[in-house]
Amino acid sequence: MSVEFSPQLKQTFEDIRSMKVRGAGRLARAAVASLKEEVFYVNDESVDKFAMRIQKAGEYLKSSRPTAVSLPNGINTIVKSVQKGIQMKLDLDQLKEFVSKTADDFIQKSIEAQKKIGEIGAKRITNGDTILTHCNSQSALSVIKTAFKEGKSFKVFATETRPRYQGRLTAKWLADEGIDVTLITDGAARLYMRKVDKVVVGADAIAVNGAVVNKIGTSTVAAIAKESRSRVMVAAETYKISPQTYFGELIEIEIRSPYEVAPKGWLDKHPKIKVLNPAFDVTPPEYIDFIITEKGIYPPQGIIMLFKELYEVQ
Ligand code: RI2
Repeated sequence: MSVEFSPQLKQTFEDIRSMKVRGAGRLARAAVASLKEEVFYVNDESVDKFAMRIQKAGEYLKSSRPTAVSLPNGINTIVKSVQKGIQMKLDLDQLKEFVSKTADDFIQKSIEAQKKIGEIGAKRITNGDTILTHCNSQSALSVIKTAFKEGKSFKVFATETRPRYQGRLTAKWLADEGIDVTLITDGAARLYMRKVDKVVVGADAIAVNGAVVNKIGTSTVAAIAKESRSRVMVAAETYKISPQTYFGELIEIEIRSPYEVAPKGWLDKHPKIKVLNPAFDVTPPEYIDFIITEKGIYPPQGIIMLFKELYEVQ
């Protein structure tokens, strides 16, 4: 069955693909909000046609970016709610209301989770700390901002995060809050790491073995932190845990356009130069001290237990 998607769904796909909407938590919420609108886009002839339409819309949105597991996890929550509603024998109108409410709940819980992560993580920030953060993670910033609101005094290094410079956004957000922030190039991280007590980063995906997939450069920062005996804290909602990794699948690393690394005009002049532009890398669990989730703080090796609890795996 071919399905006609609404213009707003196509726009959301494009916004995620182009990174107009970015950040693993935010893009999950955007996709779920878009699916909620899609629910009411068509007067479906039957429950089955509605279910098929939402499933296809979910698959379409999932294909916008491959790495952040929050995206398929958020979408699956909605697609599964359709099946659940059907099992509950809801009629079409009731089913649509049920799915719409599930979407609202997901978005609400996602926002609450980031807040909770901030409250939990802030307990690990102490007066006088120097913190380093990489890229632009709402969850990592929730930890830093909450600690600041609690009256703690600390300094932050924000790495610029090539090639898209999301670190500038982080530096701006922190400066706007009144937090002492210094923007450094990614390559300067080792030079300043000896001053850093704690590294706080987010995650796009967490494997069940506790490895963390986050913005390219995170694993380098973590390795340098280990060398310097600085702590590495990852702030991430539990919907960033990848269930597929339990079944042996690897998390796909998105490779983006070479023109994010060097301008097209310059690359055209030097056709022999190849460019690789991975958006993410994998930090092994042994480089991470702990992962702050809305359910509490876990050592990376404890993520498997959390996963089993969340997904009711024996
Ligand atoms: P929150 C971002 O990915 C960054 O890698 C960031 O660390 C991660 O998502 C988590 O962000 P991108 O969308 O969900 O910028 O904590 O490629 O906001």
